[in-house]
Amino acid sequence: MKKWIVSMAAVGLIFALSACGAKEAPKASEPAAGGAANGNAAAQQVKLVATNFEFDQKEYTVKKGEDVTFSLENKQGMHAVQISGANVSLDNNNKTKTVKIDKAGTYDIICSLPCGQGHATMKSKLIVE
Ligand SMILES: [Cu+2]
Repeated sequence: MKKWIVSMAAVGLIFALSACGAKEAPKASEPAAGGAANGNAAAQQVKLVATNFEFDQKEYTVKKGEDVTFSLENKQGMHAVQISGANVSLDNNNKTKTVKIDKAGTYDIICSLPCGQGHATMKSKLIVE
């Protein structure tokens, strides 16, 4: 009877140790995976959701000198995007673009497709810092 308790305790101990080990494994691999992702997949994402007649945010902020992937989603109406000075122009056939902006500052995001009565004021800002 005593032997049985000892072996149960041993099994419990092994289980506890292996559970502990399993818990630590993903944690240890996390920084490595994150480091690898920094090269490319971790590009900043800026999603511009366009409706009549505005983008979903008045300002979008990104970091200079790092890849930024811009994407356009036409949720309502048909719009296109141009960010002057940042070499970005998006439309329905060309919905994403990744660029690196080296100069901090404020850039104008405009709709570059005549889309209706609110077209002229369909503007947002890109802040690069
Ligand atoms: Cu427009």
